[in-house]
Amino acid sequence: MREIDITRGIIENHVADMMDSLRSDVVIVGAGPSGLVAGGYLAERGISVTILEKKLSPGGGIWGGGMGYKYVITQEEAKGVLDDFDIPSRPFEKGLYAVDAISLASGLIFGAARRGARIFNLVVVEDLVVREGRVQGVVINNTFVMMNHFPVDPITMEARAVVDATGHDHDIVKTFSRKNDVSLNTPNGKPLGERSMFAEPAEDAVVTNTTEVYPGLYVCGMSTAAVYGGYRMGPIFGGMLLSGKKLARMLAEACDK
Ligand code: 48F
Repeated sequence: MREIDITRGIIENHVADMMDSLRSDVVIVGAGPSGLVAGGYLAERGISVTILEKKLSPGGGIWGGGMGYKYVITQEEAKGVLDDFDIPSRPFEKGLYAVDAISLASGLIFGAARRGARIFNLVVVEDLVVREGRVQGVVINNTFVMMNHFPVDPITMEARAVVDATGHDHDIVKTFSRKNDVSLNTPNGKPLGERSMFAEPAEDAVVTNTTEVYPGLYVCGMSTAAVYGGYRMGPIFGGMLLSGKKLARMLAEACDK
């Protein structure tokens, strides 16, 4: 065994995955619950999916449960998603289930990966490729480059659809709206901003507002609240799971056309 064989194995395989991801049907920005669920269901349908995550660990806001207490809550309606991803849950009270946050995060990550979604960590999406009035790809850089503000140019990936699954930050829609003279599919053409906590309507709105916000650009999960003025809901995750599931259905139909 030679050390450079280990190195070659790493580089060749990473580059092969990157080459496969140069052109995807769908690029999902953010590996939180909504992005992972969407990516898993899309990959299961044979759609080529790349998920880009700027942190070291995919999983987004799941890991810490509520204030570091390691359980999250989901509703009956989302139980099917937990079952599809083989994630155990415990009935807690009528219509609600408690889910170990660590099982949820790791189950969704592995569930998406084993269905064929290519997940890259340590990749920041810093901008979009926009051509002829349509979002056509992402502009990416390495997290350490971005953290250190090094003057290193980014590279790109193409996609038929790009998803902002960046959570509260709605980083992609925010940047897109700031940098371009565009009108989003929102009441005033701009992101409306997230509102304070009101769990029940917040959960419904996350699913309702999972949609195409500009040609080729979609929102799911908590970024829908920031873009469409939804409430926050805290550590109840059914809306995130169902938003990812709805997005996968919408994009699968769009890709079939
Ligand atoms: O925030 P996050 O978990 O998104 P989500 O799927 O779920 C929200 C819940 O976790 C929670 C909640 C539920 O009740 O309110 O907040 O909407 O995951 C978003 C992921 O996107 C990554 C970020 O590191 C996180 O893991 N991310 C954010 N901006 C970028 C990014 C970017 N520009 N490039 C790559 N990844």
